[in-house]
Amino acid sequence: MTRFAAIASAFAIPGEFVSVSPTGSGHINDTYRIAFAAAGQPAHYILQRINHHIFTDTAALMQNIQRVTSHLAIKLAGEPDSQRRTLSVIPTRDSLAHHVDPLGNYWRVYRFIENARTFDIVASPAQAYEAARAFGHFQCLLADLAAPRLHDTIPGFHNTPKRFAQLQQSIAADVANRAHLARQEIDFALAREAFTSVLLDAQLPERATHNDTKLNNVLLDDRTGEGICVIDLDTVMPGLAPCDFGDMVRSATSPAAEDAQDLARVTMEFPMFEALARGYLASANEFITPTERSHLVAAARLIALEQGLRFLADYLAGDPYYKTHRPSQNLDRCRTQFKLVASIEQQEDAMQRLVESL
Ligand code: ADP
Ligand code: GN1
Ligand code: MG
Repeated sequence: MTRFAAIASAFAIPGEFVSVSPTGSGHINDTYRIAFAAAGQPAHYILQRINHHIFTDTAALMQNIQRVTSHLAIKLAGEPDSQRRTLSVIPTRDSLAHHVDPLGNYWRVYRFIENARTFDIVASPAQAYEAARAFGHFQCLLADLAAPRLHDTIPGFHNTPKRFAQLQQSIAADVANRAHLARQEIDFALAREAFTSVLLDAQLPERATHNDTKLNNVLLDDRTGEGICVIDLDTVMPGLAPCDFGDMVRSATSPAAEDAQDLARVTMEFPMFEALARGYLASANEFITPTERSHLVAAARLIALEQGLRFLADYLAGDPYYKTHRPSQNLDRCRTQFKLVASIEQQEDAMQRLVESL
């Protein structure tokens, strides 16, 4: 039996293992599409190796995901195509949420959602609208999640002042001897320290939020383009609603890749922003407060800045966190984020006026 067949056989999947292929472009976990055949019928599943260096409490992580997906399944039960509207965990044959292999790797399996796909780069305002509507709907469905509070799978995840302090430590330590290659980016970051606390200072309500709402974490239906299912639930935990909106703006308004080396194409395109704001508010209007709404634009600027700080800190530390395929990739990623911050700063007033008009 191959390694993947052995791992997959730990899960309560009917039939015989057929094949495995890597999928997705996430920076943290390893994701595979696997095929099984039961009674001659092929069926697909998602097999994921959880990065347990980053998600150190795997039991708490999976408990969050099970609570959230069960809640969503109940709330979506009456809808057409309801099985495709939420992730569902396939347990192990021992009824556990994840499996630890003999090498100490952590694995989980989800039902595969067919006829839908994710996009790394936004293709149209219609797509931005659908993605944002889906993420807003996700927050809305979680608004009545019963107590207790979800676990913090990564404490301080969107605590930007803490991310800023971590960057300062990376600059001071300069363990990879790269600080001299990133002088401009370091200066750009340091000049924005005062802004990093804008959301923490605003006394926003804590909610169950997604916290990683980049465009490629929502599946869009192949036929209709509808934002059908929010995925990548590792960071679903207590958070601030505007952070989720901010990460959509960061990841779905620029026509360039997150690691583009040609910065000329990196801009915050206003029509994409407008579509995101309309899509998000179409679902979030049901629950967001005026203070949350008035902080959506600040959150866009903040989350792009925070992501740049994180990529820069990782670059300076020698790339321990994000997967990289070339030595300066994290610096390239940082540069696109800071270019986006600058673009948002130029358009902030118009963005704010638009949100107020909706
Ligand atoms: P990562 O944490 O590495 O970003 P994701 O959970 O986002 O991993 O999954 C990576 C990719 O795998 C997604 O972008 C999507 O294309 C695909 N994918 C994940 N889960 C499913 C699913 N249940 N059905 C279909 N495709 C999926
Ligand atoms: C990581 O797992 P993935 O690729 O969806 C990261 C996010 C970043 C994103 C930047 C757990 O997300 O916080 O915004 O990369 N996830 C974690 O692309 O750190
Ligand atoms: Mg992902």
